[in-house]
Amino acid sequence: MGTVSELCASSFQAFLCPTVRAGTPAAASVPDDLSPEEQQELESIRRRKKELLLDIQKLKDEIEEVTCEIENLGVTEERKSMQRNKQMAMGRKKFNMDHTKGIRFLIDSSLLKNTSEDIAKFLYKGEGLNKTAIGDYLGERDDFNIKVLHAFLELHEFTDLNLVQALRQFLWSFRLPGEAQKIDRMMEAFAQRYCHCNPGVFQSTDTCYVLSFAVIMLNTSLHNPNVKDKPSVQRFTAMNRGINDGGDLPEDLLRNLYESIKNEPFKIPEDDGNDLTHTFFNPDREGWLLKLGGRMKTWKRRWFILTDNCLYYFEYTTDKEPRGIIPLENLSIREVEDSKKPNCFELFIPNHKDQVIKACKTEADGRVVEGNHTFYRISAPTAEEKEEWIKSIKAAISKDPFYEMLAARKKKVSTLRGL
Ligand code: 4IP
Repeated sequence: MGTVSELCASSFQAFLCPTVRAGTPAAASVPDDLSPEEQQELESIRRRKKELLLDIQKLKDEIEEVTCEIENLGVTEERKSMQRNKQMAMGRKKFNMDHTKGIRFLIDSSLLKNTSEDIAKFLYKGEGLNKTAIGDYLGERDDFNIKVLHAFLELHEFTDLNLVQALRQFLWSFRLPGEAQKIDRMMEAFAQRYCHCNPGVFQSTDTCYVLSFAVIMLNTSLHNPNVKDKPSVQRFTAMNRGINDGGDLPEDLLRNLYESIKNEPFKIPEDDGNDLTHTFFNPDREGWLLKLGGRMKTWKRRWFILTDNCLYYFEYTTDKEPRGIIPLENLSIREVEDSKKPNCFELFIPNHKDQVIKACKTEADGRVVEGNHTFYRISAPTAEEKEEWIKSIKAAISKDPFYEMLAARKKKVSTLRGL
């Protein structure tokens, strides 16, 4: 028989290595040759061993339980996150098809908070979102959408950017909708944010608003291949005289904006061809045309400019003052045959054959008088040019409230000084 420590060692071995146990002597037997003290010590060691075994078993059970919990936890989190991603993708799809339904779905699925800030962040990030849908949502008239629009603009940092740089950033983050009122709200919010980030650059947000459109239109004129006559920097600065609450903007500022647009056109998100270039900024047109007189039916070669929903005509391209101005409001256009001139078209008032068209002209003595035309007959040099003029004039006279809004603001920022 071994010593107490040898016996203990064999007991532990049996615990640690159960396969050995079968070959070991029965644990409960007490050797006869031990003194009573040794037997007592052995008993105590056995009790302690039992207790330890129990503790170890408990620990093992606990470890197993926790491991199991951890494993389950991983699986549930993974599943939850997969579910979340799936719902997010579904929400984005819904948003692209119907923005309001998409936002509602994301809020109901607890993927978005119902706050203007949270929704603005989601739109600003724009991951997987259609830029037309973002533009439509931001342009809505609803008070909440307007709040989101302002929160969206607060995410744009325009400090120390010139107007063109800021517009580049803004116009890239969504696609401007085709509705005049929506564009108006969005550009108004843009102007407010720009002026807030750059105090002192403009006298008012209206000035910023009007100049923003001048810059967008300049972009069209300079980069649209339909516009043959590209405006010079002098013309651009001249066109923007007096828009700073009646005063002029620094020439350097206008020159910089011009150069920036000339060197790099605006990048506008492509979606469905319904962009602002097509919808709003019908290319202005200029060129030589023949015009028939009102009372005296003589043909005169005049330099015509189509802009701001008006047709201007000049004797020479370099003339500062037009010889005549024909506002296109309420007019229609049609092709006509003329026995003397080819490629003719006419401007007329529909259903009012004999009514004189509202227009003005400068007499030889310099007096500005009302025109006398019941129709304006015009002859283009080629059939192709006739088609192009008809197309451009048609686009200009299709009633567009946007022009009215812009004209009203232009009037406001140009006359403030006089008030
Ligand atoms: C004139 O004929 C010119 O054709 C004018 O054109 C025209 O005015 C006059 O129309 C017409 O009488 P004469 O030069 O032979 O006199 P423009 O002004 O381009 O020179 P419009 O109104 O077409 O400008 P009436 O309506 O003013 O007679």
